[in-house]
Parts: sequence; structure tokens; C-alpha cells
Amino acid sequence: VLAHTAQEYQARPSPALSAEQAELRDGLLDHPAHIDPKFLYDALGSSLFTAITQLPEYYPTRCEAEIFERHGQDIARHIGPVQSMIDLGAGDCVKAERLFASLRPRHYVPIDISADYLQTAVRRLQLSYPDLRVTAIGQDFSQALAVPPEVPAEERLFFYPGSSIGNLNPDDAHAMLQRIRAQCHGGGLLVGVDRVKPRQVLEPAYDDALHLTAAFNLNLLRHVNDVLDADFDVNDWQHVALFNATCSRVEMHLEAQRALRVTWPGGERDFSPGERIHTENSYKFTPQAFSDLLQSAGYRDVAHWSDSRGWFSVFSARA
Ligand code: AVI
Repeated sequence: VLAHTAQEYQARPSPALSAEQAELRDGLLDHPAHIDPKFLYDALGSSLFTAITQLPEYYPTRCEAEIFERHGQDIARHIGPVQSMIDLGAGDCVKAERLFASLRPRHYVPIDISADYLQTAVRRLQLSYPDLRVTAIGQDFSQALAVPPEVPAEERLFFYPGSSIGNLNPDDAHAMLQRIRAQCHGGGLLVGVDRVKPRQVLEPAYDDALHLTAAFNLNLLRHVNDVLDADFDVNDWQHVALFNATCSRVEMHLEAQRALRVTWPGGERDFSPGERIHTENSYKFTPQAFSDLLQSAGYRDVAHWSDSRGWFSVFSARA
């Protein structure tokens, strides 16, 4: 055991933070405070999100499934031959699996930030499709998109379903579309997009009667405690979801229920009662607005299909 004098201890810098910890600290010290929505998806968060997709109020998953069921053949014709299907935010891989019959990919490349969750899904998939080549990648593709060299460059289809692109702000969505295009080499993109609709439909989808979305949002604080060694008490916070019509997005926040202080090694932040941490945006598009976004990112041959209520759209475009 090394002996240190008090001065030696004081002179020591606080422990270096990882990039993830620094990102969390910076967001918590900002006014208003914010936490990136990627922190919603630890193992429990991913399971809670899967449960949310089965709620009656959360329409996007069902609407998108209806589109693939009714228009799958037409969509496959628009896309043309597919060598590899690269699934961005694959989760349980179920959405891609539904398209295997019509798109017939030879190589499936699921990418997800939650590597453990992905591994379980891939093990299940390989039992059902022993001839399909699968390369699973645990990656935060919001920062950089790196497709491994063993995935053939020709006839790549990027699959970005579920309106996950709506969780990016407009500049980041544009940059993400460009990043995908740079990896496409004449291939294509199939992307699911949630549409603008009345507040009465949007807000319950993000604030359901069973409070699963509240649990999903609050679980983010437990994840932050794990990553940053912070001392958030989930009981001090309340889930808030609202449609911001000006920005065309549903916002999720966590609202402090009393005056409190949150601490972590080397830092702290005081919150007053009612003060919020912004945890997620979910942008809603008109078909015209999303088509314009694709074209401004350099895509061509843009086509889209919608569900019977016109609540959700699937876009196909060539890189
Ligand atoms: C993953 N993403 C598209 C979901 C959404 O609808 O924005 C995440 C979600 N947040 C609350 N409920 C679902």
C-alpha cells in the first residue's frame, strides 16, 4: 500500500472520464439539461421498448408491419436484387425477418448499440435460417457507420425501420442519410418514417395507460447511474411526453418532483421542482418533407407506401 500525503491527494487530477461519461456530464450540466436517447437502450430499456411496440397506443410498429404485409412485393420490385441487408438498430431482428421472404438477402448484417440483446436475437435467427450468412455488429452507428469489409459492396440494402431516423435532429438525420449513402455503392435504402398527425393520437403513444413508456424513460436514469456512477433516485422524477407542433416532434422529458441535487464523481447538478431533463425527440414528417430530405441527401428514385390510415410511411430510394 502506498502512503500519500494530503497534498499529494489534492494535487491528483480527478479520474479521466470516458467519452460516454463526458457526454453525460456535459448534458447534465447544460441548461436545460439533456441526455442522449441512446442511453434509453441498456438491456432493460431494449426489453421495455419491445414491450412498448405491443401497446395499443403505440401505432408505429403495427402501421409499418401493415405496409410491409400489403406492399412487400411492390417494395421488393422497387428495390431490385439484394446481396446484403444491413439492419440499422436491429434490436430483436423481427422486422427484417418479415422481409426475408420477399427480399431474399444472402447476407444479413444487424447493427445495434445493445450488443447483448443482439446476440440473443441472432442466435434465434440462425436456428430458423441456417443458410443465411449473418454478421452481427454491436456499434453506436449514430457516430460513425463502419460496414465490415466481408460484406460485399454491391447490392447493399440499408434497412432503417421503425422511424428511428425521427429520433435524430434534422441536421443529424441529413448527415446520417449521407453517411448511409456513402456506404451504399449504388444500392438502396428502405426507411420507415412516422407522419404528422393529431396530438390526440401522438401523445398517448408516448404516454400509455400502462406507464411502460414512463418506465422506459425513467430507466434511463438507472442506466446513467451505472455509466456515470451518479446517484439519481428514479422516485424523484416524472415522465413527461408532449407534441411540440412548431418543431413537428414528440418530446420526452423527465421532470424533477422536488428540489434535489444529483452527484457523480467530480461533479454535481441542482434541479429545482418542475425542472426537466430532455431525453428524446421523435420527429414526425409529411411525405413531402421526408422526400425532400432524401433528395437533399443525394438519393434518387424515391418512392413511398403508407398504411390504410396514412399514419406511417415506408420510403425506398436509390443511393
Ligand atoms: C425507437 N424510436 C423510433 C421510438 C420512437 O417512437 O421515437 C422510441 C420511443 N420512445 C418512446 N416510445 C418509443
